[in-house]
Amino acid sequence: MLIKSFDEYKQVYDYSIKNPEKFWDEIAQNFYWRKKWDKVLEWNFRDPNIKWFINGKLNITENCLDIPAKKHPDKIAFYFEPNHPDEKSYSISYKELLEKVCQAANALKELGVKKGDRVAIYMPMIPEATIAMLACARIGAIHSVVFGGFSAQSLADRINDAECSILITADAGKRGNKIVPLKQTADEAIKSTHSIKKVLVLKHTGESIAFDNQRDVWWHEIVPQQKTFCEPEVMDSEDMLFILYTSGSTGKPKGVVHTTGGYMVYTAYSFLNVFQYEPNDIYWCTADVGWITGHSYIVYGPLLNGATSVIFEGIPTFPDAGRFWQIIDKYKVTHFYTAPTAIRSLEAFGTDIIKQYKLDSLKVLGSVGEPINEEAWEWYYQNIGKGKCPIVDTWWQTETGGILISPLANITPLKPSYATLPLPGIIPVLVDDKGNEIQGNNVEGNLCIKFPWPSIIRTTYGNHERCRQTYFSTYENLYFTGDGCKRDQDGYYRITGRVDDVINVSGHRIGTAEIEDAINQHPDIVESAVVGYPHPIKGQGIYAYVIPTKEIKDVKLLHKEVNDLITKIIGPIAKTDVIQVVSGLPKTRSGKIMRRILRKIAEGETYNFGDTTTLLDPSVVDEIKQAKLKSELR
Ligand code: 7RM
Repeated sequence: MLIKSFDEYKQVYDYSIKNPEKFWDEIAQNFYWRKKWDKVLEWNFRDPNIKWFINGKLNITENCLDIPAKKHPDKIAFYFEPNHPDEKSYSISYKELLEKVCQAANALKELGVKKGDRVAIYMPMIPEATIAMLACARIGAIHSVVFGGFSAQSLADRINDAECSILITADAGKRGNKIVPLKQTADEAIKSTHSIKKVLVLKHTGESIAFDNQRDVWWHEIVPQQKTFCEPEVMDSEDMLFILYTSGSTGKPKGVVHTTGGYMVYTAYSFLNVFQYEPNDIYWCTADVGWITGHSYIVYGPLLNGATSVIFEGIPTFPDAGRFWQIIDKYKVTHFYTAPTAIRSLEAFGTDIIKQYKLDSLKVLGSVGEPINEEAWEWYYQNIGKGKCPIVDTWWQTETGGILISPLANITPLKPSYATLPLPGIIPVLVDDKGNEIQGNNVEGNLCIKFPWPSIIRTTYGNHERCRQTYFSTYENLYFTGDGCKRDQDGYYRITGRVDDVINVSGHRIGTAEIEDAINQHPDIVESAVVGYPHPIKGQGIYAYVIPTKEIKDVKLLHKEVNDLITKIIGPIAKTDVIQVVSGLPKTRSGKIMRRILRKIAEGETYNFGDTTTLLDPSVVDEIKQAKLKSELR
């Protein structure tokens, strides 16, 4: 499976494109299947209908746990590093992890969970979050992890959409000097749901919480006494493994569905090759399991390779901005995978703090979640990697399940801010707005993928048409990513950012429509329009234009109220950075807001707004611009 040189990459890539089925057939042979597949692939992007490893039977947790536990029972699967360095850290071996997952799986069975049931997981970044996910997979239940920073309403929406019968949560989580009241938020959420029968609660911080004896069950009262083995449920390759909600341009977040066989093969293969992971390496991905990066490259990808990983509950700046570097030294981390926003925020603390640490265990650095600007790339390369660790700038999405465009560490020649080249089996194409493929190099367009890969999205939960519409209808016979992209003279890819109404704030995807819906619930606001603008640390900041019902005397107060409302409805990650009160929005005659213009104003453009002839009332543009300039002069 492991590619060892750039020449080999080119050969393998070529082979994978010419014989995709043969290529993936050979890769899939490296795993343990209860029954091999009859056929590698059936697909069309029209419906869409995509099936990999047809009629293959397996349980992904046997590959993640039983196989490595047999090969090296005492090898560490996870090092847990708590929020504060003075709290207790510990490690879990593969044998222990298998046993813990089996106990949790048996507990879920006791609570009535069956194959195909949906289980919501709302947990801090602690090993039990991973154990809960794997316990679901063990018994064929479908996990739906909801990021612990989301609000009660966001949690309720996700529980309702998938009709989850069980919620797994903790009393609370810790993030820096903040306590995240997970159980309290969960209780609030459950009030507006109907499907939850039981809530499994882990005691983590010891916070006092409300407890419903009929509905709530303590983890420590049901899990540890279970048998340490649980017979894995035999799943079909195309049985659902998990649902993960993600934001798009319109409506509520969609439940992206990934299935078992293809997801396993692709996450394992991409992890091994991108990171060039070797058996004694220590890998650390700083993401949260609430995002796809956590699913694919904290849980499944590393475990499928028998890797040793660090799980960290805290934040980069607590108790001080040296926390990441201290953890790297403590565990002798060889592979460090984080987001550009974290890099930029730590850069702001200067290099003196870094000099207190050795960082000499590092071999490979990774970046994910948003475009990494050249300046941040150089800073990361020089100050963290000391000029000797390659940076793998990994481009991918919740919908792709795994990394599609990225350098292979120490193999692909790097170029700052370029995700470089596609992984084997991936055929990226750039298309113009009419859907014509743009050939050749030194070009720019909308990024699409031409051929399926094993971990491609299968459907959006409960609404297949929405999946077709969103990803497969913009351009015929292509998967549309929503990203803009350049291909340079060497055929290298550079992602330029979203071309749709999705904002990427600190690597988190948020739909402008979701934020507008929340803002519009404010009693003094009639209408709003939200756009992203360049932000030095977050990548993009959130700029909201609002039309009030009455004269606003205190804009600062309104801003605070709007952000409190957004926090309540979505979560703090969607708070606006700037709010501007306006009397009208630039709309076309058909009533569509011209966000392009609002984006330009938010960016500080004062002159060139492009074609404004289709606007119903072009004077609003000048008014908004003048008001912005005036407020900046104040
Ligand atoms: C993994 C993840 C997906 C969106 C995607 C892009 C952006 C992610 C990169 C990137 C430039 C990268 N999944 N994105 N990685 N842009 N370079 N290396 O983030 O579903 O949450 O977001 O993130 O816009 O479409 S996600």
